[in-house]
Amino acid sequence: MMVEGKMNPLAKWALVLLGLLSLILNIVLIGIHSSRAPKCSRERIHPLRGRHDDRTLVFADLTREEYMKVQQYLLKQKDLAISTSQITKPSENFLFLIELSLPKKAEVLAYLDEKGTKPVREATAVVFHGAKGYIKEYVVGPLDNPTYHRDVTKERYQVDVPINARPVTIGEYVLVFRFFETEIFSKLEKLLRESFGVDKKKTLNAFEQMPRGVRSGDRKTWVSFFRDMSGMYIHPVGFEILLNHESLNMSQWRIEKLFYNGKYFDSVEELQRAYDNGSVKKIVYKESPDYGSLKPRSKPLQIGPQQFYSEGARYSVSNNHVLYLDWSFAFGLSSLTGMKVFDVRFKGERIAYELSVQEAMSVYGSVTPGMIITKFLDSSIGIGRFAHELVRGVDCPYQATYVDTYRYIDAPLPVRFRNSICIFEHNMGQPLRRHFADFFHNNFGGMANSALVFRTITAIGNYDYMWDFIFYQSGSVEVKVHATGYISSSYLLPGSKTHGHQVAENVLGNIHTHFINFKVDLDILGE
Ligand SMILES: *[C@@H]1O[C@H](CO)[C@@H](O)[C@H](O)[C@H]1NC(C)=O
Ligand SMILES: *[C@@H]1O[C@H](CO)[C@@H](O)[C@H](O)[C@H]1NC(C)=O
Ligand SMILES: [Cu+2]
Repeated sequence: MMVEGKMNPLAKWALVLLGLLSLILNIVLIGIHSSRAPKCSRERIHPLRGRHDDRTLVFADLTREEYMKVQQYLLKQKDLAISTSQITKPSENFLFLIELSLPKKAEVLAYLDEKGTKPVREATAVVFHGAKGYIKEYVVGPLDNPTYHRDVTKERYQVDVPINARPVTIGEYVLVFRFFETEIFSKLEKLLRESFGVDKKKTLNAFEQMPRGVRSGDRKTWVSFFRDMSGMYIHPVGFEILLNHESLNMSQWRIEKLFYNGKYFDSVEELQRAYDNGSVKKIVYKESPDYGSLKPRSKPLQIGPQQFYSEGARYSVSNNHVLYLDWSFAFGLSSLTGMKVFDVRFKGERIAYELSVQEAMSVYGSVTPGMIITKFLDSSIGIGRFAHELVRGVDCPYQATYVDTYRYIDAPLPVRFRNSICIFEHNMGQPLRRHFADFFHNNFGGMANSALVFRTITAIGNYDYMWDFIFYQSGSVEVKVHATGYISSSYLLPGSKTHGHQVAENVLGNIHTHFINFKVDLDILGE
């Protein structure tokens, strides 16, 4: 105040002008700067470190056209007398599976390392020769125009494979359900209505157990029945049957055992008599709450956190080849064994020839007959076969890259599975390394940990396995499986709590163990 009083008008104006100038300069500088600030962009700002390599197409699964060529070629072989109809009977010849037949590693390495020619592209075709009583595996090639097929069954398995070793096809399931309708549902109407509320509108769902017997050649399946509700796997009703479907002739199938409310019966008629004369304790139907529903139990508060590639993705996918920072690899998806990657390189150096899912086994314990011996070997049903669509924003981040796959298994034509593989880079939520030096030096060093995730799911029966191969900037690879979906359960009976825990009224979540097998073929400093 005192200074102002003494200031001359010229100095005052100069000060105001200076203030104005500084304001303008600030606005201009902020303007220039903010236009340079990163914006979310799908475009990549910095070039990738590596290059895509078409040679990795040797690992690629068959295209739709290639599946069709193999199918058409096999149909032309009149001596094989193959059917491709989905409802082919067990007694007929059915083209069950077509898959890539991988060339030998030595040939592939020679080709990749520019010392050899391109290996011939071939497929494996599996035919269930119901009319002849055996299963055959053929190699068919070359894929651009098939001209030969070769029986490789003996070479690959050392034995002849009998027809009863085949998995149940959709064609056989159609017959199984028809058999249940005539042999169980229409004969036990009263029991099923009074015990389980079965009527014209309401039915029971079947869930089968494995293995189908204990000796080679057996084909006897325990089938447990569940309420027809969302999450049926946790709505068991206490009714199970043993179906003998060894014969290729459905007229010779039979129900060998029935299990109702903890008691065994040798025939439908015996159960019916026991039910009517009161010698078996009846299960009395009552509605059960919809606890297995997939609907959210509450409204989300607001949208959750999201991640964005603010300077574009640091990875690239071209055909079946992925580049990511110092990494590169090729990928595929087997209908039987699941996802696989090949020629995994870090800084240009191959560190693994193959990394793949091989098997998912679950072994159960129970006092109920179905689950007493249950041991699921999922590759026998198909792990990659059930790699269904990944849901954007739920199964993988919104901005992930989604890849379609084509498969030919138990179907009349190749089938496209939209968005069944996803690839994304993600912050892993913890630094890869960090240190704060407290003693002697005061400094900090840390590295943000984002990694590339290669993912598929297997929604097989009650379970959903989420498979991840994760590529870290440190040069390490992680394989990871996350199990979700529903547990398997059985009807709660006296004594059954030694084999699990009660999870709902009359429902036991059964004790079990998961075993997961991966294959890794490391090539460190050479083969
Ligand atoms: C199937 O089995 C039934 C009953 O044993 C028999 O009558 C019928 O001839 C069989 N059919 C064939 C095709 O073998
Ligand atoms: C009821 O039926 C079962 C099955 O046929 C039989 O074993 C049992 O002896 C019968 N009991 C009575 C009390 O009739
Ligand atoms: Cu489990």
